Order: sequence, then structure tokens, then C-alpha cells
Amino acid sequence: VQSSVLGFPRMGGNRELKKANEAYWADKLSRDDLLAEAKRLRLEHWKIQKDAGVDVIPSNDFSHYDHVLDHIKLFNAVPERYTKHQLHPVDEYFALGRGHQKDGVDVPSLEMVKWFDSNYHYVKPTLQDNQTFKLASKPKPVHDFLEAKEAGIITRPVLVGPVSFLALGKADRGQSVDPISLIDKLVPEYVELLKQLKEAGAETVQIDEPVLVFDLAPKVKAAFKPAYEKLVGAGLPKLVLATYFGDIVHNFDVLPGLQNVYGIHIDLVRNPEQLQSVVGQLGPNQVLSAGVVDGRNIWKTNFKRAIETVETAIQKLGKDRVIVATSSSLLHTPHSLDSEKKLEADIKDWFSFAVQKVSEVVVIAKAVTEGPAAVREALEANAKSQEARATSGRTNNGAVKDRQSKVTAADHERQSPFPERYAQQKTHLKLPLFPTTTIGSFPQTKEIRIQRNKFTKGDITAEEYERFIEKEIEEVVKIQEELDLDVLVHGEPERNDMVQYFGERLDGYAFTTNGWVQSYGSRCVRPPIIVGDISRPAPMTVKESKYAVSVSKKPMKGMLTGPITCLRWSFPRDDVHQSVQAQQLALALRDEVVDLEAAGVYVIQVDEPALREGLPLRAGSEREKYLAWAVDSFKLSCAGVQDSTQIHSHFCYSEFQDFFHAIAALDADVLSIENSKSDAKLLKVFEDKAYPRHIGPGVYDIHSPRVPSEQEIKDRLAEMLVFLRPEQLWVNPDCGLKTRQWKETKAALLNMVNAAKFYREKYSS
Ligand code: THG
Ligand code: ZN
Repeated sequence: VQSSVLGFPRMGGNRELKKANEAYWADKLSRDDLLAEAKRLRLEHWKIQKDAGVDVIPSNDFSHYDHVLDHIKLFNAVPERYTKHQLHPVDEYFALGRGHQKDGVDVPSLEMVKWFDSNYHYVKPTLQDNQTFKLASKPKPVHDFLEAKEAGIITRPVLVGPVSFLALGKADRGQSVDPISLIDKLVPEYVELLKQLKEAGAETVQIDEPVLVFDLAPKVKAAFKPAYEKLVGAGLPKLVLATYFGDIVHNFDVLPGLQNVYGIHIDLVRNPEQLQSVVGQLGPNQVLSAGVVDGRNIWKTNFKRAIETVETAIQKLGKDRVIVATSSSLLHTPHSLDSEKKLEADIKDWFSFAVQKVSEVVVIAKAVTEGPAAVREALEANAKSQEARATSGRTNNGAVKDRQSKVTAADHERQSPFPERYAQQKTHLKLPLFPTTTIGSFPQTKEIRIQRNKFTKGDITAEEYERFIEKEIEEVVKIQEELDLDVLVHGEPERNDMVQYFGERLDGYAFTTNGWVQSYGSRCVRPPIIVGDISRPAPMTVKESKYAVSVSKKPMKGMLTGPITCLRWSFPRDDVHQSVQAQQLALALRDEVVDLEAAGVYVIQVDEPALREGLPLRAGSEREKYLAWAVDSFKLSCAGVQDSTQIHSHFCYSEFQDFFHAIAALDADVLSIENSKSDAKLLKVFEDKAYPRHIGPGVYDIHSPRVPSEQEIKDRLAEMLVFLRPEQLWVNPDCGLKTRQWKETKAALLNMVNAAKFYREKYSS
């Protein structure tokens, strides 16, 4: 039985790729040096897997920015607005991912969206009505395969399959093409690529078709058979078609069309119950790649359970037709546990990062090939670790469980309905029409990062750091007063990340020093790990907010990350249902909300940007179940305040149509939403559903340094006022300003405030 890995993290153990990319963008690293560093990382990652004894090692899983973007370039599906500048191919590639403003060229990036329900973002293929495809002259998958071969490592190239590539794409602005209708144009280019891979020596190729876990339109389903008939045959490599993050049972009618594919990979961590039925659907010679080592979480694999699962498959298929695999690419896990020097030993023993998972796949494959005796030590150590975790005092907190058992329906509700609350808030907060505010964070300057690093390293004392933060807060408040914003924020200079910061202040969490995971491009996050029942040992944000209140007369907004976002952007426990973890987070945040109010903070924003990505990938009862507990946990976290205190929430991704009822059910007094890129028509849903509360659709895009003019913002507000009542509308940017520079931030906010004042005047007369 072979062991296989579907993909390995790209960044490197010390985020070398991030650093190299960013240095290149800043003209501090030459192109040759950038490419050399990438090559070094690829070789290092292949070698890790080779040395661990992995049989099937992936190539072309490496990417400088994003693997879907790689395919956009690979098949030359690059819109003309990029190609016309004749940039160097490397720069054109980065221009697609992050835009290019240099040497007289000014193009924004392609759209970037969440990869399934993960915190990774991919670049959306953006297609034209007259789209053509043309395989690159030196295809990256062939190049990378040969690079590994030269180093003595035969790999299995990874491709995003043609159906998923198109189904995950969209028509370009002003175009009306249905992406999947382009399949016949695209497939010949894949055939050519596969031919070249075979000629280079690739016997097998992993072809990812993760859209098979979605509910698929009939047209998309129908695309598989004709495509894969052409992708398999003499002179082409064998294909292992990979799915992950869900089950494929509801798309079984596609499988007969895939009978000539060598193997099918399924995610048995997320959906173990699909094993039996998938095995029953396989053709007589087809191989099953059994994803039993979690590519999305950091828990040590339970070897006993994984081996049982693989054995079940072997009983039906025989050893020759089963491969042991990671459930998905390991892209979503940190590089290695070895660099964690601060984790307590007992907890550390429960975890497995990418490097460790690679070895797990090998152990499991060996156990089912040669029998458990061949890996006895590893199995015993694993059983011990599982047992220790299950019985550890760290995972159970009686007081938390007791409090959860006493939560009532009333705990989720504010004291009065919105109209009464609003009446009180209006007199209490004295807000004008079209109130202006920001989403919470202000530029994280170099100086802030330097001081935080110094403090983390112990180079400055806690008092010195605290004084520095106070100075920053005072400065940010002063700037906002000068801009004449209505509801101020303290700017969050003390926070590294909106989830990590809270994880580090809650009991029941562990956090890493180097556990970085790619979020998009060169940007990484360090998700904290939920190891046990969660509670709040002390206030987390009150000191900074209270200080901000003390330096201004204007209303100050307190900033918290909501329970669902804390959960989704952490590594959650796998031994307790996520709804239980969300409720524990909600109770901890509820105490924080009440403490903020007591400290004079009467506007409190509880952000839930991850609410939408937690939505189960398929429509149906699971979605409603999720939304029920997700909404409940949000409400539980907020409902402890007086009517006169105003609760805000913020959403980064504004595709509301399919879960508007949940947004409405949150009962937040004010919602700010990302809307600047999409068009104002999306707001129609608020009008159609007679949404009663207040809304701040972002009036400009913060993801680019561009400063919107006052007129532009006025125009946006005019569009919004088609669907929203003037008393309902707040004026704010579309997201936090932490990744921006001060210069453009001030200029943009000034224009924003003036646009709001214009309408204020207009409507009050
Ligand atoms: N936090 C977490 N997840 C997220 C976001 C977040 N997922 C969605 C979205 N926001 C992704 N956006 C970003 C934006 C910026 C950064 C990461 C994800 C970022 N990271 C720093 C970097 O890579 O340089 C890390 C800085 C640090 O912590 O020192 O800037 O906001 N959890
Ligand atoms: Zn946002």
C-alpha cells in the first residue's frame, strides 16, 4: 500500500517564500534570487517527504502566490488588460494576484475569494466571451517535475482539473460567458500538458476536482465525462482524481463518466461515512486514495482509527487498489512542530504539523502493508498520546460546562426590540444623520511591529510597551477627531491578528510561535489552537478601550472578534462539536462586552467576517443547523448590554443572498459590510426584506492604496440611497485599515467624511 501526500505548505519553515516575494516586490531582491529561493524551497520540501519515506510525493503544489493563479497563467487565461503591458512573465503573474502600480502601469488584481470553507484565498479565473486557452511554452508542472527528477525524486504532478478550474471561475466584468461552456476549448490544452508530463517521465498525475463536493449544476456535472474521456489514454499519465472538504455521494452520477480514471481520492477525515458507498461505485480496477490524515487541522492522527478505515477499504479492494493519503493538501497546516519551543510538552505531543503528518502517512501505509508489528513503537506511542489527550485535565473545565448548562433562551435576547433600543441609543450617543466611522484597525506601522517584537523578545518592559500603545492610541484618536469622524476607534495597535490576539488571552487555547499558514499570496496567519474548554481569565481589551475613552469626548467603539470567527480562524478541537466551542467563546466574549460597557464604551463592534465561510458547502439542513448555532452564539455574546449600548457587527464578504435571514437574525443594531467592489444592487435585498436596522456598506475599497475622491464616494452613497433609507445609512470604509499606509488613509477618510457631511446637509434641510 502506497503512502501519498496531496500537497505540502509552500512558505517554508521560516516563511522564506513570503520574505523572498515581498523583498522582490520591494525591489530588494533580484528576480534570479527570487527564483533560486523558490527552487531551494521546493527541493527542501521534496527531500523532507523523500526522507520520511513517502511513496507518492507531489510536485506543482508549490506556488509563488496561488495554485489557481498558476493555472490561469499556465493556460494563458490572462485578460488583455494585463497582457497589453508586456510585463516580464513573473511580474505579469504577480500583477494578476496583487495588481501592479509601477512604471506607468496601473492594473488592479483579479478577484480573490475563499478556497472552499478554508481560510485560504484563491485567485478567481476571470473569463471572456471569446476566451481562448493556450498552454504555456514551458509549462510549470513539467518544469517542476523535471527539477525534482534531476534531484533524484520522481513526483506526482498536481493539477487543478479543467472542470474545477472553470467552475471556480467567473465571467469578466461586462462579459456573459458561462465558464463551463469553455470546457471543449480548455481540455485539448490539458491533453497537451499531460502528454508533455508523460514524456518527461510522469507516470501518474493528481488532478484535483474538488468542486465534486458541491451541489453542481447539471451542465457542470455533464462536463466531466467528455473531458475525462479525452484526458485518459495512450501516451498520457494515469490520473488520480482528487476531491476534498466534503463527500461526493450526491454526485455519484458523475462517477460512471470517470471510469477510465486510474484512481479517486476522497476525504475520509471530513466525511468518513462516504467510504463504503464510494468503494461500491468504483470500477473493477479503480484505485481508492484514502485521505485519512487531516490536511486542515493540527491534531495527531488517531492511528488506530485511520488503520481501521484503510483496512475496511483493503478488504473490499485489495492492497493493490488502496493508497494511504492526506485528506487534502497540507497547505492548511503549519510547516513543522519542531520549531515550537514554547509549547508545553504534554500539549505539544497532541499535535502534528505538515512535516509530522508526512511521517504519519508513511506509518499508516506501513502498518497496513506489513502488519502492525512493523511499526509497533509508533502505534504504541500514538495510542498513549491519544489516551493522554482524552483524559487530560487541560481539556475539561467543570465551571465552563456548568455555565453552559445554565444558558437560557432569554440570554440570547437584548432587553428590548430594535426601535426602542435605537431611541435610547440616539439620545445617549447623539449621533448625526449619516454617521461616519471606521471598521476598527488603523495602519499597523513598522514602528508598531518593531515595538511589539521588542516586547515579545523581552527587550522592553511591559510598562514601556504599554506607554507606547497609549501614545499610539492617543495619536489615532487625535487624527480621527481632526478628520471629524463621529464614532471613533482606538486603532488596535496592540493586536497582531484579530483572532490570534484573543486566543492568546483565553484559557483553553494554545498558541504557536511559528505556526504560520498561508492566507493569500505572501500573507500568513498564525491560528491559535483550541485544546480545551474555553474561558476568560481576565478582561482582554478593556484597558486599551478605556484609555481611548479617556482621551476623547466622542463615542468610542470597542472592537471584538465574534465567537464564530474566533472558532473558524483557530484550529478547533476535534473531540467536541463546534457548536459547543462556539458557545464557550460566546460566553467569554459576553463578559468582555459587559466589561467594556462598564468602562464607558457604549458602541461595541463584534466582528463576524468568517460567519459566511463556515456555511456548509452544500445547501440543505446542515446549513440551517449551522446557522442556528452560529447566530445563537453571536447573540449570546452581545445580549448582555443595556438597550442604550449599540452593537455593531462587520462582514467582509458580502454575498448575502443565500443567508440573509441569518444576518437579519443577528439582531445587530448596525452592520458594516464590504460592498465597495460589488455593485449597490446587492443592497436591494435589504430593501426587499424590509431590513429594519442600520447598515454601513463600505463606501470605498481599502484593499488598494488608491484614494477615492469625494465625488466618487458621494456617487456611491447616492447608489446606496436607492435601496436604503437615509436614517438607516452609516458611512464607513469597507474593511479595517491595518494593511494601509497613513498617507492614503487620511486622504480617503477626509473625502469620506466630507461626502457624508454633504448628504447630512442635504437631508436635514
Ligand atoms: N485574520 C485571520 N484570518 C483572516 C484574516 C485575518 N482571514 C481572512 C482575511 N483576514 C485574510 N487577510 C489577511 C490580511 C492580512 C494578513 C493576513 C491575512 C497579514 N498577515 C501578516 C503577514 O503575513 O505579514 C502577519 C502579521 C503578524 O501577525 O505579525 O497581514 O485578519 N486570522
Ligand atoms: Zn472586513
